[in-house]
Amino acid sequence: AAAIHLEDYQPAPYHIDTVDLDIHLDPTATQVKATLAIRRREGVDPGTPLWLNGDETAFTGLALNGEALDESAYTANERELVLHAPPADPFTLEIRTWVNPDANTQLSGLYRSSGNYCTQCEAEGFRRITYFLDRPDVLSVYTTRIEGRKEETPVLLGNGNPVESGDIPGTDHHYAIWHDPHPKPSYLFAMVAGNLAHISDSFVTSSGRKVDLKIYVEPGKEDRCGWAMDSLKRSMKWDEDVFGCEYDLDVFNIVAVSDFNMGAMENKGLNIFNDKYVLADPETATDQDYANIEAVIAHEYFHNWTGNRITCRDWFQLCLKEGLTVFRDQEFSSDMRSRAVKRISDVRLLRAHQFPEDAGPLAHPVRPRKYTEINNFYTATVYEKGAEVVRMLKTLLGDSGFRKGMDLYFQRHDGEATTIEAFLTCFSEAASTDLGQFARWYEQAGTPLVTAKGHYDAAANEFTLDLSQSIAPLPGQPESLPAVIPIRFGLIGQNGEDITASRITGAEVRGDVLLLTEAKQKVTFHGIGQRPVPSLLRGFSAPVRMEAHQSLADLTFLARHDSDPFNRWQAVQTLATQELIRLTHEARKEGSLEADDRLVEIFGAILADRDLDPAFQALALELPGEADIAREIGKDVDPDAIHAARTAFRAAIGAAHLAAFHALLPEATQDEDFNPDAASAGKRALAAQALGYFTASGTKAAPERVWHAFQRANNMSDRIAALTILVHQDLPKAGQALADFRSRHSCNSLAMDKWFTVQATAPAQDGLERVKALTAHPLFDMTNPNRMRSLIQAFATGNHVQFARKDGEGFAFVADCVMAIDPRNPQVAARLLTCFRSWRSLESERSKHAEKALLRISAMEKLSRDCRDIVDRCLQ
Ligand code: BAL
Ligand code: ZN
Repeated sequence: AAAIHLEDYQPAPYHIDTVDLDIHLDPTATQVKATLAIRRREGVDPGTPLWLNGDETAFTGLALNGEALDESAYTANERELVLHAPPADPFTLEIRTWVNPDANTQLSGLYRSSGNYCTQCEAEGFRRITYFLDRPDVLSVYTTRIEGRKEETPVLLGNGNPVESGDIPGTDHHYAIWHDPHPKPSYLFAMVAGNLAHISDSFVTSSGRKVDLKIYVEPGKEDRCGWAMDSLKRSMKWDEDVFGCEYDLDVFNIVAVSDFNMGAMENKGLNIFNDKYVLADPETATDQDYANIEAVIAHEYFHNWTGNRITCRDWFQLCLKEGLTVFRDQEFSSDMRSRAVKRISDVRLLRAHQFPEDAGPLAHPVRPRKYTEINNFYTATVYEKGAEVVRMLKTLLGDSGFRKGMDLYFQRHDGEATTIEAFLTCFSEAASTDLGQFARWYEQAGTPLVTAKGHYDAAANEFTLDLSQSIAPLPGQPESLPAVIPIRFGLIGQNGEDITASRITGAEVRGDVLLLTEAKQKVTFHGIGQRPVPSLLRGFSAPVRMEAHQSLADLTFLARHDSDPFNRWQAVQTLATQELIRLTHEARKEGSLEADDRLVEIFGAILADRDLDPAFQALALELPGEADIAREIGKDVDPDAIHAARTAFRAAIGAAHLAAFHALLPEATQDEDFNPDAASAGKRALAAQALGYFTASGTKAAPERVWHAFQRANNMSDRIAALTILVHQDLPKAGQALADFRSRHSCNSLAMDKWFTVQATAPAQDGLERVKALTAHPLFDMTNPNRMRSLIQAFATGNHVQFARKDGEGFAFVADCVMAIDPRNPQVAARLLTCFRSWRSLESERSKHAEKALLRISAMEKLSRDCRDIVDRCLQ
């Protein structure tokens, strides 16, 4: 397929002012009548053909201004409807199409999940319902009439406000009409119909309007919606308080479905969710699930302003809504929970998902310049790096400058489909600053490497920092230009307190942020009376890799004394990473895997520090993951050596601090009533770490204690933590625990997803064979995206040693899965396929096997455009 280029953007030649949809539901033969009020755009030649998108769309009829059209006047096929010579004046087009929801396995357009009708239109699903100018810059007012059998579809939902509903006399049908007064692009259209239960609540907006809130789920699941509703109300209030954004319809509906390609979708007034991000109770949801639900509910709600009222001009601008909205949901979660813990968790995710993307064949700028399949650009770069760029904007402009820019953006662009340039202009105007160089963050791919070398001159009372920035060459980007990198910094004196310089030269400094704007810069801090320990990139003030060349003594000092909690955590991570890389090299040459006592002791200090938040302690105790270590090593990666090194280091930490871990075992928290709040979750996370290290130590008492913890668990976090240790360490009761878990949760899909994931990620010698056997399990279902991801994707992304097995069987298995899924659901297959993206960094035997697997996929007949795009880029 031909690539689409940003530079080729042209506005659509026609406006579609209103869309009236009349949808008659049927499982295999739904009829859709779309009446479009169409107007030629000013300056467009009369008679310019009107070209509407379709995708497997079944045409059944067309009328213009109420009159049937001669067949010579148009072309209609699966991919397009072209009106060859439209009238010069505004006209209406009545298009009839036919949809088979039951046959829609792609889960894009109108489909059924557990018998309920639902839609997913972003990015290009609306064209699978009716022909349309299916692009985000065509904004229309929608009215939707839905008709269905009362028994099959007692609930009928659309975008906007409910207008009318009733029975159809003499039939077993009923209907509902919904009207959305806010012009929107087609990707925000949604409808849902089915047999759904709901919970209700309400919210009074800042200007006193009452909004009815409802969350719809499959019957029997409604008692698991309380946390989502609570999260929604807190999101609505927070957006008013922090961004001045008030909700704008009479109702806000959320529907949770069990078959969904993505996490959730922000359709105007009718959010549709993967039920993973709605349903929670202590018995079946972990603390991470609670936090994710809070974040995703907030994210979709926040899109109402950043995405819906102001949308994207074209799909290249996806980060305009996604990066900004991720930033907003991160800020919300930070305000609801511990800001430091949230920041550390977000940076861990960024490094785990975005950094490898940005360093390999799938690297692209936050705002890409070309794509062949837009569904492949819902990436960690667009979302998470996009959020980091907005965060840097706030760091550079300060709270008030940032808020002024946001206010101007909302005021100037409300009701528009716009661009990154327009967004940045609001900030440069509001804060009277030039953001020309800053815009490179949107234009260049790759993670900048920042190096820093410090030097103290006692005679001159000066501390200098030699800074540099660079981006390694990437496919299509051999060179890059320096970006504006805000480096939040502190200089710490011997007593652990920050020292203030009398003057700083060599860089622009805004408060505690210095701006690295050149490829190389020497920054001098004057009036420094003692050798300081620099703390750089506090709070992870820019999405870069930092090499600060600090000594073990200085990093240990930072780990204990930095006033910035992020950098305290970072110092521990840096030390642990260095040690893990050293041990990995040792493992490869079958050398000693004895860990350095000085590093083992750092973890003792974290455990002993009673002033630390338990959630922070839990994060600081978590060693960099195997994929993190692989990324830092960068080339000739041997996953077995990394695994051996990490296992040995954990064993050493566990053994050295056995008593401290023993004192923290989960028994201490298990008798408390469950509370999903951040403080309680932090205690559970620390207890889980303690249980893990206690077991890693090899102490004889461990297997019994873990089994005990599993049996006594009164919530899913504790239960899954114990189960993971039992299974991953292959402890004697692992089989029994898996059987117990299964009989307890077999009716709950989300809990059973966890059961599959625990086994998929077990680094056992026969891990792959176990995963293959699980694909034949009666509860496994390759066609349900959550279930597939819980086993296959979890294996490919969370079981480094088995996926990248030296015999190549792990790669071959995942390639087979990609090829099996692709014909049914290309989006989900392509996402799974991205797990190959770092294949070139593996040692040669493994990388040859990976290449073979990719070539096999590439040779597949009728490979989808989605998978073709990923496989071609991986192999380029
Ligand atoms: N717009 C797709 C789902 C999300 O990012 O909210
Ligand atoms: Zn989003």
